[in-house]
Amino acid sequence: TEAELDAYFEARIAGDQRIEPRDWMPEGYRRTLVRQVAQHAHSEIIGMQPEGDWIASAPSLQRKAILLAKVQDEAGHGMYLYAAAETLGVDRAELTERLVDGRQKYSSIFNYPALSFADVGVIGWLVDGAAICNQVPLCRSSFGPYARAMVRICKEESFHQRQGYELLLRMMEGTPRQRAMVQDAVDRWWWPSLMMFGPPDAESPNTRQSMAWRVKRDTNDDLRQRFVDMSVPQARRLGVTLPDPDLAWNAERGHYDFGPVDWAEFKRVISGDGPCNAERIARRRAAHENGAWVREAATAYATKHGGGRTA
Ligand code: FAQ
Repeated sequence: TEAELDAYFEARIAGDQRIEPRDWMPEGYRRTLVRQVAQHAHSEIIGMQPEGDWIASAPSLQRKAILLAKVQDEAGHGMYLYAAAETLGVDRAELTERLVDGRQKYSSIFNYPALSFADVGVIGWLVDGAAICNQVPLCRSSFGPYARAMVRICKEESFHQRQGYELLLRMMEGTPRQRAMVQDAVDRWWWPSLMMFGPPDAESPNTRQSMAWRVKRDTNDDLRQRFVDMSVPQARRLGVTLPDPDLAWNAERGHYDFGPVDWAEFKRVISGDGPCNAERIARRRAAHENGAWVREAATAYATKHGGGRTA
């Protein structure tokens, strides 16, 4: 019976065992995973845009090669994650439709513009840094395909984070103008990076159930705190100031205190009204439409060669 299946499922979760695609799972579990994994996949794909704009204007061949590799990795992450979502019985084409129609979200962070080449470094340092902080625990997520995708993705994100930090270290050794570019980029990306972790726990509708199902292993606020704690010494080493006058070590808590996040801005951005939302979706939709002939050709080829199975 359903109750027995559910009890067996709960026992496996309690025993920290992985749930695999063919296993029985409650509909709510499937639904929340489709939501999270699809949103994560969409973020990787949309996330190619802010930095991708700089590939053609990278300041040297070496920087161009690094940036190309990073942006290609993001496409790969999107593909692994769509594949993980498909094991839950949804179709990648359908997920893409939901993204371009605005029915599914992607990370708020990619609705901000990358205004200078220093932004490439800051995206690597802070945005990939926040992504790693959030994703390392997800390597222990209860759903097997998602957890396994996270292992590989985290390794590549570490490279992304390091290339960003190294780029900033080099710029900080440069001219006053280069140092000012780095500080300006940090000022613009710091607060949006804190928003990547999602709303405060008290206002997060999904955290409790996702923690109980071990889809998520930490709460939004705990991960945000971990990110602040690791970023402060990195900022000091770099010689930049994080734009938060309330940032201070709290010996009693053993953590850095930080100022209030502008949650009104976060809500605006996730409801479609951030600085670049319209542009990001328009570009994704155009790429999807311009790629229609490739999908049609692949389908025709597969049909002709008998497999019948299409991309
Ligand atoms: N942006 O109840 P919760 C990357 C939504 S890293 C937009 O707390 P949950 C790498 C949330 O979906 C970025 N929406 O939700 C890279 C929910 O809405 P819904 C991607 C957000 O799921 C780096 C509502 O608010 N990483 O791409 C955001 O328990 C550089 C209520 O929130 C992941 O997706 C947000 N920031 O916790 C690529 C990580 N926060 O669906 C290129 C996996 C919340 O009910 C360049 N995901 N919402 O309509 C997660 O860990 C979780 O889903 C959270 C949200 C923590 C994001």
